[in-house]
Amino acid sequence: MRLRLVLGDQLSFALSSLEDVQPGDDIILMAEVREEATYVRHHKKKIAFLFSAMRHFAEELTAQGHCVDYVRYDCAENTGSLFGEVRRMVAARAVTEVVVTKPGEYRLLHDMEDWGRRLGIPVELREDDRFICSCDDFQAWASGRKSLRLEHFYREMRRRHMILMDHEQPLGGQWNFDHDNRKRAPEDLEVPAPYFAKPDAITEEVLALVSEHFSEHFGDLQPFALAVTRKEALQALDRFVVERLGKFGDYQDAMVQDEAWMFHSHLSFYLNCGLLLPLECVRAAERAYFKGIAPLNSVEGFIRQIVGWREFIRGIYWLSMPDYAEANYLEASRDLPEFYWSGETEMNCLRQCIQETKRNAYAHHIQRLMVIGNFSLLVGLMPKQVSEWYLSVYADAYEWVELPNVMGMILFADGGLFASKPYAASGAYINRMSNYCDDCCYSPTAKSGESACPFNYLYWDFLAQNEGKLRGNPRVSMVYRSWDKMDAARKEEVRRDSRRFLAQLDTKHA
Ligand code: FAD
Ligand code: DLZ
Ligand code: SF4
Repeated sequence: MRLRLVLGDQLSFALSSLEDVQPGDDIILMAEVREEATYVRHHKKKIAFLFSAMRHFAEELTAQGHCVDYVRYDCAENTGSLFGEVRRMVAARAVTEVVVTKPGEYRLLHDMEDWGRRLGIPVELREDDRFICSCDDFQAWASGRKSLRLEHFYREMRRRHMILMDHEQPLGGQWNFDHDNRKRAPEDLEVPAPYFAKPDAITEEVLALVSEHFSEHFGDLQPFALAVTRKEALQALDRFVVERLGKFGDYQDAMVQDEAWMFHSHLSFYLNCGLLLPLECVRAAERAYFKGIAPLNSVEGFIRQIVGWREFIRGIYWLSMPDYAEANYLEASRDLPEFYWSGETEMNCLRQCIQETKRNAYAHHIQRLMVIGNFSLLVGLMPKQVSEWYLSVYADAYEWVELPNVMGMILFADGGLFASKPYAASGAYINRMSNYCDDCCYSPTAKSGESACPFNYLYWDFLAQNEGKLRGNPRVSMVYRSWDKMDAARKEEVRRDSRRFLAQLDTKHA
């Protein structure tokens, strides 16, 4: 008998470990285990989402005639680890081999590579082929290149999979419509309500379990409205294409007070746990363009996130682990402020983004990148702590996608493996792309003093503090020229304001 282990983020019927499953001969194991639920203190919604989606997936497998052993979190015999559950099953049944699709995190893959020896039976680790680009293909693409840039990879993927192509040429004559995609939201912009799935009896049971066992974890459990089945996830995709995709491009970078969802897809939850596959989302968006439902700037923008960024980021992770997790090029050493967990800060942009994260286990890309990420970079937060925070608080977070975004995209901790410069910005960026500053006690236009937006002086202080490592970067040299032109008194103001702010931050009163 072969044992097929299916992990919480592998909820696809197309999973490689299930390819040749024999309903009569094989057993499928799924387990809710303490180790996976607590290796970081995941947001309560993330645990509820995955446990409910796992239980629904197990039911569907059973309905298809498969023999499924599903171990619930509160089962008395639950050993608390994936290996413990596999070993228990191997001991209880005549298991001759274990088959599993490779996990999305290095720590677990490393562990699994030793399972065969520890169990005394073969453990076959299969490739996770739910991605558009395999790890081998990414490695081949990356090898010998002087720099790894998204744009080159993305074009290659578009060509290879004939996505938005007119023979050899990109549809619309250009690969990238970013210049159309940086609009600030007008005041009367109407944002559609997000997809809302009504919790069923299985979800209600899981919500009670999470409330009992994970009360110490970050985040609000209720209201819970995530899709937990493939059918619901497909409905969410459909709703996105019809109601949001059309404006996705225009407002991709926009942020609006109390509008957590904007025109983003909110599909990362489902893509990352297997309820949706990347190519089906891409083809749905492409069809919307051909049917005239959505314009090219939106469709191309959305497709670039999935075919480009998502695949690229995963490639970078597997190319660079395990050293990547230790990266700290800028030698950042500040502890994470307490308000990252409470949302209690005077800085309205951060308060908004963190409170929405707490409520929804979601923030959209620009909130993660240009508000929370930018702040983390400018004040020099320790990469390991920032990474653990991002991994804990978002319901779409797994290390393969979270880590490169944190290390490479926001903190420049990898020294520029794929980002050509740090994404550092002053308050002017946030003021341009949002209305957060209207409700802030700080002034986005004031440059110095207690009432000035902290981003304004922290930006220059960051550049000054990291001059030795950044001045030589051709994409930052212009900014250093402006710094050089500042008189000594202005530079001293920057230093004084930053020192005051950072001292307050360290005593947790930012
Ligand atoms: P949309 O804006 O609708 O984009 C469509 C899809 O594109 C997303 O669902 C996602 O699958 C993909 N995508 C877009 N940008 C990226 C990116 N930079 N990297 C990988 N995939 C991308 N995404 C995660 O899925 N999990 C994470 O843990 C995660 N952590 C992040 C941490 C930081 C610091 C930053 C800056 C970004 C992070 N992202 C992460 C990427 C991105 O912010 C989210 O994928 C996106 O906000 C999810 O919301 P959405 O589905 O509405 O995305
Ligand atoms: C994230 C997560 C959580 C919270 N719980 C479980 C679980 O109980 N059982 C399980 O199989 N998987 C869980 N997961 C997902 C795993 O952590 C994920 O498979 C690895 O991090 C690899 O991506
Ligand atoms: Fe954020 Fe500065 Fe604007 Fe306040 S003024 S919301 S701190 S960018």
